Amino acid sequence: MPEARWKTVILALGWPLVAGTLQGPVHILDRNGKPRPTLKDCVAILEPLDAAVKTPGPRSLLVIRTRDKEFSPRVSLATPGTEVSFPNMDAILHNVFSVTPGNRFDTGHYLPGDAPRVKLVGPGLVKLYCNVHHQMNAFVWVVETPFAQLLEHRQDLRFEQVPPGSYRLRLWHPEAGERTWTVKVEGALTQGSWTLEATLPPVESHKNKFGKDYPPPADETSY
Ligand SMILES: [Cu+2]
Repeated sequence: MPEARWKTVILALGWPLVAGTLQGPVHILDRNGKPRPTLKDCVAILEPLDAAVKTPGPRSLLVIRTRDKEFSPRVSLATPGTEVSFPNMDAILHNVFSVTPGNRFDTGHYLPGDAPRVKLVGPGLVKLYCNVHHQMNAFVWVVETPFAQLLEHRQDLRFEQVPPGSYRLRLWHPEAGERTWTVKVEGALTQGSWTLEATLPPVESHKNKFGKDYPPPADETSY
């Protein structure tokens, strides 16, 4: 039977065509054009445009600690319905709030050893801040695709078992923002090469949870 007719038969029966792999190097260039040594905090998300991909359910509990006045990890992945816990490992008060539409919350001040929880609802990038410390920021990407990864200490992205079709590839980094590409996955291996430019400050200027400027730090020993 000619190949085209086989394809017609497979489509008519609803069998998935052979899944493939999308792979290739990712570069993050600093302001001076120098590539960063790692892809730490870089997120790659592959969203189907016309491919048949099942939406994942809530992930298991995500834990974001506050330690040395930093959120750790700084960048995480979640799906709608995922719960997040914020254990306070410092000896001072912290707070976590988000004013991101679809995922607004405020834990209130919480004590050393406390671990307030929130549930993430809508998809997209959620920006987390501490109402006490302006310099603290963290990010959670809430995704509706099984194809999402933190690139961390790798040099490339690699998605396996990807059903054939068109996708939106989103690459994001806190200091580069987001860039998107349309990619077509077909055959066993689809390759590409993608670059982000890190031109943003590590902590973007933002207001506190009341929409006001942060007051100057007062008593650094207790807060
Ligand atoms: Cu804090």
